[in-house]
Amino acid sequence: MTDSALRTQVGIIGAGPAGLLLAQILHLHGIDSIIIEAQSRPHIESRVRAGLMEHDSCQQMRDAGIGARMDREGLVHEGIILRFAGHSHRIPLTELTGRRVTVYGQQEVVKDLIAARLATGRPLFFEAPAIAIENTDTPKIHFRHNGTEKTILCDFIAGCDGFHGPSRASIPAHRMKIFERVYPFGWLGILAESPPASHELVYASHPGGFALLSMRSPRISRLYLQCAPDENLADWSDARIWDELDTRLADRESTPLPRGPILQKGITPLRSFVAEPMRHHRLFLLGDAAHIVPPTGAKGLNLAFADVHVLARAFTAWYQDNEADGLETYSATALRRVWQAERFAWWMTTLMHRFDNHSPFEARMQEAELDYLTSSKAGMTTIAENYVGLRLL
Ligand code: RFL
Ligand code: PHB
Repeated sequence: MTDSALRTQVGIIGAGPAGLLLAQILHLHGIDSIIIEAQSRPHIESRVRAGLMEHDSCQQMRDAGIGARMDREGLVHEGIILRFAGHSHRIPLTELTGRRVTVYGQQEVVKDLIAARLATGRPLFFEAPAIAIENTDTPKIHFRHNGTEKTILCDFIAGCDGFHGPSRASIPAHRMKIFERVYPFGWLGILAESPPASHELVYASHPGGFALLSMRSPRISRLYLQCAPDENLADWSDARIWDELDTRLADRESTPLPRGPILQKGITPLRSFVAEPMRHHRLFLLGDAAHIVPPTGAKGLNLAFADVHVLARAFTAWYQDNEADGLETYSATALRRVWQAERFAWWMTTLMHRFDNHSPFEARMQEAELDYLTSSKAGMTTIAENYVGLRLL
């Protein structure tokens, strides 16, 4: 039973980085939206996920009026380390590109965006899952909240509901083309109360598998290990995790990592995925709802932000100038960058991970490519300009 209908210009499904940033930018341009989120506020504010913001993603935060805490607390990085064959090689990102990246946890981005949304007084419903989408000339989103079913009447629907949400699933399969690669490994990630052993992120290719050293603050480390896709977390005691990190992250000079309490652990499968097109009539897909990248290139959150950039501009042109071009070209424009990021994330993944099915020849090719990339300015620039992020279109 529908007990009430709410009316807005853009109905937004999902309060992840994509949905929240879109709502904030639309608000700044005088465009109304309603956001519905399936989970509770504490749940989405504490979900540990991405941590690396590209140069332009930081600028999007500032332009949206929510960059102050990020600029105070975020850790600005001007280089990354690639480690293999026991040696470390620094890629000087800023020297090569003039741009920087910032380590600032996704849950901090989400907290800042939620605070900004609540300050506008416009609706953001938590524990309010979308249950049906009517993608017609008069779009409707049906959702459940506090035990009742409600409806949003809107001009457009923004599907920002992540990989498992109902937006993409509402599109008939024959109207969509799916591109997908599932990798034969996952990442075991931990958040630990221990000072990061390096000031810069370390991406390590090791015969035992890939490892990544990242961080959240001067006291909190974020570390990852390549593992089997169906790895059982229960098999990984804290001591085993630290031992394996020490082995894979070692170089000639390094000492064992400082160990501390592990605050959170989890396993993520790695996949590349794109659904084309990203628009179906009045439903627009953004972020993980439309595409997934393996985390090796640190692109997921940044791609979600790039989609928002393109769609917010299109909505602004539509509502302010009655100009439909941006809406018509949204999918093609967004997909161009999506495929660039997909390529980089796939390439970094292929370059850095151990593949059980690799022949000795392929293993040598991987080593030779790493050697070339880290000893040639052209090679390092290729990594650097993709890592800091291609310019927003
Ligand atoms: P999200 O963040 O998944 O948000 C979608 C939201 O939609 C809600 N939802 C619904 N709401 C209403 N009704 C329904 N029926 C709904 N169904 C779902 C969900 O509850 C959720 O709140 O998607 P969004 O906004 O597109 O953002 C994408 C990013 O979250 C994602 O790409 C990144 O986290 C990926 N990622 C990384 N990206 C980076 O740019 N840099 C990184 O360093 C990085 N590291 C990572 C990552 C992702 C990881 N995991 C766990 C997948 C590291 C990891 C381990
Ligand atoms: C993270 O800090 O969580 C992180 C950083 C870089 C990546 C992936 C994850 O490539």
